[in-house]
Amino acid sequence: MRIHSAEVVVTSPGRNFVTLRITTDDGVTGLGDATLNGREMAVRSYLEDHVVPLLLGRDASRIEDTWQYLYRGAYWRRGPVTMAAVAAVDTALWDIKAKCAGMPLYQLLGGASRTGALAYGHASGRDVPELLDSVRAHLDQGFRAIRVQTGVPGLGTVYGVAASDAGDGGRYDHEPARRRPLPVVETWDTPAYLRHLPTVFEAVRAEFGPELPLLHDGHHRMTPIQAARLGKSLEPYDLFWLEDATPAEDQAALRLIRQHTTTPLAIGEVFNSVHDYTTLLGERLIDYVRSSVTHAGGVTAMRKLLDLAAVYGIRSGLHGPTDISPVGMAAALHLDLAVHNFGIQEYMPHTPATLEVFRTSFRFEDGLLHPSDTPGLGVELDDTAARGFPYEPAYLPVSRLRDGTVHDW
Ligand code: GCO
Ligand code: MG
Repeated sequence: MRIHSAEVVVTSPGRNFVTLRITTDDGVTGLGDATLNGREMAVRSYLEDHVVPLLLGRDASRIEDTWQYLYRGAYWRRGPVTMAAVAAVDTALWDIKAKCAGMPLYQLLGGASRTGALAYGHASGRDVPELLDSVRAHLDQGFRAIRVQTGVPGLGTVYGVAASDAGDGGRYDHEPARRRPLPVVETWDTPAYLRHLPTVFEAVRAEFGPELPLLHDGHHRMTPIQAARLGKSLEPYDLFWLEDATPAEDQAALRLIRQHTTTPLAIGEVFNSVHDYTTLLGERLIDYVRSSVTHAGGVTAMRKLLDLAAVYGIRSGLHGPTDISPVGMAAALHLDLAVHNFGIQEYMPHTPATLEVFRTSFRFEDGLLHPSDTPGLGVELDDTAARGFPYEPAYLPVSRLRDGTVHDW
């Protein structure tokens, strides 16, 4: 079974998605997600100009060999653009292999280890009352674990808080790559955030009790000592995890945080390789691996990463915001179901427009996600619908401190 063609589809049903479709000479198709939020066209070019020509005529069944060929063969390895492109090829080939086997992908990964993957939803509010309403709404939708993000007094737009002007009833879907010619600039103040956040968790625990798993994303904004202090001040509220407390590229920073707090730590959504994790895993500096199939080299690479994490008792918490397409989400769900060291899955439902383009079969029931038993990944792309949503440039925001200094967003 040879690869007959491979095409890149860029579509923008509310936000941009880059998808690779590989077709074999006997007409089997596979999809892979290559979306890199705010840098979409770089991956498209990498695929179209440098990867697709290498794929034509290759044996579609040789997934590992193709992964190594694209990774080692490029000489210039790793990095988000390269790894998103490799991920898309890898995921599409797994989709094809599973379709040919007549099985859902999770069966090829060893079969189900659980009945479904615990998902966490995104509650947010500009202030605490709005946040409490949002937590309630998520519980009503069936979520059994909730991420909590709020505005900070004195600051305007803050990461993770559903924009009031989203025009979609306050949903968080369009966060955060806005369709503008230039990135939006947001003002940030870490001391104000550190003072405010414990009061937010105090209010949420007072309202919803001790059992509900609560998560929080620091989005790379603290120094190690600030993160250590936050972890300590949140200990009474028993978080499921504190995510991305410090900029992720500094693995050693996690040592300092770990020495000071027992709040569980999650990191890795901006990582793209197992090599980004070696210190973190080997020294047990984190509790959850946050990468996505989309950005970390596909199903093949993610499986190896999670198997290495398992050696150290570290669990998965795969990245799943709406900038991971339904194809990337489905791939994550097959892994979630199969691996022993599953922890939790991020789940921000896609918009109806996105689901018109991507016909999914995965389901969310009683707080758990299931990839479905459709052979392959269980997602198909509707080309006609995709053509109705042409690409529009969009950028993630940029943060500046009150004095104008550029900060991590
Ligand atoms: C998360 C992430 C996202 C990122 C987004 C950037 O935890 O879901 O932090 O919200 O900001 O993926 O493109
Ligand atoms: Mg995050």
